[in-house]
Amino acid sequence: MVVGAPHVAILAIPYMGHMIPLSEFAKLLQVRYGFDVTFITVDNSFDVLSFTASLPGTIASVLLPQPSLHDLPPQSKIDTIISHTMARSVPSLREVIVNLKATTNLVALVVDLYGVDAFDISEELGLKKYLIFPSAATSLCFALHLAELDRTIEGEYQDHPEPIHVPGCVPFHGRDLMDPAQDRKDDSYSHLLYHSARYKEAHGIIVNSSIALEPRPIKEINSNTKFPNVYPIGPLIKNGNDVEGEDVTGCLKWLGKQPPNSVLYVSFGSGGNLSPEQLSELAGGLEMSGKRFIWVIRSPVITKDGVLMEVKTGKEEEEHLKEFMERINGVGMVVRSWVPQISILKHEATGGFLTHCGWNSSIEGMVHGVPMIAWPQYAEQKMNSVVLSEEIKVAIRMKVDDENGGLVKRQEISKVIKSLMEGEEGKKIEERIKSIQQEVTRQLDGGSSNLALDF
Ligand code: BUP
Repeated sequence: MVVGAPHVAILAIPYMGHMIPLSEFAKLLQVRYGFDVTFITVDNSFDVLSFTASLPGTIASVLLPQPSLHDLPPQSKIDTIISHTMARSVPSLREVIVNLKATTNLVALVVDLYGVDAFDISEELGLKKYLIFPSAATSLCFALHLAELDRTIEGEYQDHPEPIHVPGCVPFHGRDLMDPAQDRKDDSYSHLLYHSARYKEAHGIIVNSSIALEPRPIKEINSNTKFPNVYPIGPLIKNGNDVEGEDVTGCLKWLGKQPPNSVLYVSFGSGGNLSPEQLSELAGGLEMSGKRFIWVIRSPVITKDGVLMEVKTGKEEEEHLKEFMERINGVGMVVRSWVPQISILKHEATGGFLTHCGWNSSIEGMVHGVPMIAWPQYAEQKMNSVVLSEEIKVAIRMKVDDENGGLVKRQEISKVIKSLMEGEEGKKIEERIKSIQQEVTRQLDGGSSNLALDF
């Protein structure tokens, strides 16, 4: 038996929204609890390489080779692709874990939400098996109850006439459930059912949330004897100092010249996939609102054979954007690359955040007390937007006109921006988010989030 500091292996899905919180968890295990940690993910893009290279030298990292996915139908949804990527990586993961077990005091394997097949390795080698859920406790609670919903609700959830009631969760319209629950005949739904059933095998589930944010789902999971214990260790976010680096885009310098609370920060996350029509309406809405803004426009990304590829924007679209940037010069900034989001959110000039409701962005907004506009796009972002606007009440939800192909017109965008930045609703949200900010900070500094991990 190898002696030494207890060692934990963490398996992350190779996407920024997962690698960021899981690497923060790795740092927490190391710094606060004295564990040695190996961070493992799949080498599916340049982002993964540069991300793992940026981890502190004290955290070992291993990149598993991208398994072949050529046999998957071209129309496979992202959840199906991720599920197969993780399942087909189990043989190479096993080699890594066997080696770690032989050379370190390996005690546990912590897997990301599509990584439960790796529990077989933990069983075989006598390791503890944990799940880390880097999204809302509400989505976790929904996933844990999914088998029961599957048995009791007929037809598509989105056609269900009533909101769906899950114990501990705010009621959801079927159309707001996570993407893989939108088509029960699609493979991605079978993968969701399979993984969420295996969550119950875990010795415990670590969730990136806190009692201050989501008391009801956390209490529901912990009081239900059929479910593993949940440890709400969050909200875990990047430390701003890690990401500030050089202000290559110049947005922090620009923010420094703006009055306090005057700027709306607009970002649709790492995927950034608005249609050209929606981009144009958003540009119009920002301009009509007359508010200052920083708008991050990322090139849309698609997955081909499991590999991420950028889609280049069209010539006409680029022309429009160029004209727009010239017109708004001084009032707003359009940024086409990765920005230091945490530094923007904590800047005193930032007074609002129009977000796609990725869970990391959502909790970053709350930790920094920035009132939000919730405009979800994909994955479980619609569920997050319901949590933000109806449960925690720190966001105004953008009204999406489904009749109109989901297009939100500039008049509506401008109206919502104004009500957040200068209206009564915005003031209420600001008061609420400041008190949430204080409470989460208290829970992180020695309160329940801090104690949650003493397992
Ligand atoms: Br874009 C961008 N800078 O320019 P989410 C994002 N981020 O630091 P995701 C930057 O990436 P889903 C940028 O602070 C957050 O930690 C941001 O994670 C950071 O969204 C992270 O918010 C993005 O969870 O979608 O990954 O786009 O998680 O819903 O699949």
